Amino acid sequence: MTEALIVIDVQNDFCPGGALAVPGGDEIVSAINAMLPEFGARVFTQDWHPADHASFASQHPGKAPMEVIDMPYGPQVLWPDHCVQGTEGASFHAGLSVDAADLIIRKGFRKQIDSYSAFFENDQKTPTGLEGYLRTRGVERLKLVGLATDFCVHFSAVDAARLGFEVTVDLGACRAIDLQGSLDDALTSMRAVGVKLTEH
Ligand code: VGL
Ligand code: ZN
Repeated sequence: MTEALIVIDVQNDFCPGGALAVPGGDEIVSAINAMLPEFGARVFTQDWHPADHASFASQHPGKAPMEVIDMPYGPQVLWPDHCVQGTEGASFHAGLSVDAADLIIRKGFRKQIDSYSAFFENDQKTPTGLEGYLRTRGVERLKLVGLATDFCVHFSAVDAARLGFEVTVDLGACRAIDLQGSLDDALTSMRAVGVKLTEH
């Protein structure tokens, strides 16, 4: 049985100095590099937004980053502009062993819809194609690492568990944004669907 390492959004904008910096976001890079050779499949995700993406507060006059608005698919946190396609902020952290990736999956490229999960966009029905890729490669077990624990890692892990994969999140190789208790909420909802949480 093939186990895949899914490396979520280890991009400059989520690291210190970036537009949506996650505290300690860069600290996980060497641990992830060390894990890569242990896996039969290696998938990296890349948050990849057009400059006028609807998840950006800049697109909503009078709104500030971290405010929540209603989108047709539900509540949406408004973010600072980040991971704009082709920019340095959207590039992977320079220390990450990107050459080890079998597949790089980009998400959040549709202007009107955000995509936290590596499997489905935030409407919870538009697929990214990752499920088919993993199944056709015979992958049944996933380990998730990366940024941010409470957003893209969380939603990817919950979707993967619901799709029937055996999922572990290695919290030692993740870092969180932690907006108003979002980390605790994420840990609770991951546990509730059977995601295993480890520290290394
Ligand atoms: C993410 C907020 C907005 C993430 C992406 O990678 O967790 N968070 N876009
Ligand atoms: Zn984003």
